[in-house]
Amino acid sequence: MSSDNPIVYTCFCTDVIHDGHLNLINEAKKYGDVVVGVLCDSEMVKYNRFPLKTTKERMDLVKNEIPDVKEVVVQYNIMYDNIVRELRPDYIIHGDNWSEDSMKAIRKNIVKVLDEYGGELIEVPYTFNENIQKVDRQMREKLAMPELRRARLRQLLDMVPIVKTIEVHSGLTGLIAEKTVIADDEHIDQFEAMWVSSLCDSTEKGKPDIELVDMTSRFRTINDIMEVTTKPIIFDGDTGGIAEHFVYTVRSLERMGVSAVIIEDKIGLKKNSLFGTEVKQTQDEIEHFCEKIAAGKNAQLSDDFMIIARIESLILEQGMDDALKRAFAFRDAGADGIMIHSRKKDPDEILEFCDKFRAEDDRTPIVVVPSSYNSITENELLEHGVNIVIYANQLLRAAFPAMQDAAVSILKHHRAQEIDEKLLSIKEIITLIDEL
Ligand code: SPV
Ligand code: MG
Repeated sequence: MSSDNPIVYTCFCTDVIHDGHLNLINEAKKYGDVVVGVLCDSEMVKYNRFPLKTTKERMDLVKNEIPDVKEVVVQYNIMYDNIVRELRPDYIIHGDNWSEDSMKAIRKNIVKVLDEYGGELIEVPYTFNENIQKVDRQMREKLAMPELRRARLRQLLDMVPIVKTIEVHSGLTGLIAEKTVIADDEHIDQFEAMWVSSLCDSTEKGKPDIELVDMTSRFRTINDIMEVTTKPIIFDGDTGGIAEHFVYTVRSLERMGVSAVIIEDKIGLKKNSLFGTEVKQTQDEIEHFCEKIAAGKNAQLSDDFMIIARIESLILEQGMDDALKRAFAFRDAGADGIMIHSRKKDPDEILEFCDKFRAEDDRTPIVVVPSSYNSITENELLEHGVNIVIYANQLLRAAFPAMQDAAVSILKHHRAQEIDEKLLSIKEIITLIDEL
């Protein structure tokens, strides 16, 4: 920038410009030339919510709808260090709404980086009026609507290095997936997607994971989750049933706004994969499973929905070559992604599969479920070409012992006092759910 005026920097993480932003800019102008940073998509997802407009569209929005902005730049990290060291603004201006933990972490980071060279933080009262409330409601509506949320998994695959997916089996666990954010001095992060596990959906109902819980019931679980969340859903479709039924499942899931279904190449009485060869399980013929994938792809109406083929060769000890052969065949039959599963404690066979698959295919998304080989990190998986990591059962496994402990403690002490300190307070539980 050529002028000698002081620089006032602010970062926007919004898809809509409202009075609050205009007020902030009007205040900023009083101090010098205003530079607006637009937070890039991948950081929006970590910090706040899924962007409804691209980074470029959001930059144009600022340029076109806010007069007197000197320059619009991209802010590539939610923490301000890099952009501030580059621009060295005299001031950073921000609303005084620092209530959430993530906002507090950001404020701390801003103050630290400004202190390095004597820059100043200006905090203006956060504007919240009826109009802003209305805009906020419209945004939330867009985030929740099936048409838009269905496409969100495909969009995420282009947006973030690896899609972190957590198991959900109810409205409440959906809220945990939706709202859990961690924030410290360097990072802010959250899950990007949700997995509706057959294991957890069945266990939650006290039933075995053998395709006994029917689709109508599974769809009700999805509906409960969808009502209170906006993140994309990956549905565990078990074997998909017979192709003549699977096509209807695809249509229903698609209409509901689910982003993807994963079906596994087993046939007959399906048992949970983590039993491996301890129980009788039969793998489907390649050709037969390919027909099911193709039928599903043919049935779907939108381009957004994904059918992901899950390969059970390593679970059923059929070897790496069989797993790879199936992966390429399923991809060629139209699968939009491949899930490879293993029940080994170490990740070697999964990584070998990923490397060999990636040597021939650098595009088709790879999905993994590190339940057994749980020492592996997301970065290591990323290095081997994994695109989606699913934490498939941890919320249910966390809840069960906690509930059992409470039951045992009450029985043992003939009163509830001893367990109370481990429980959510009554006040917390009644304010846990947002009211409309
Ligand atoms: C599920 O979560 O239901 C799965 C993954 O299918 S696994 O239990 O590991 O088979
Ligand atoms: Mg399952």
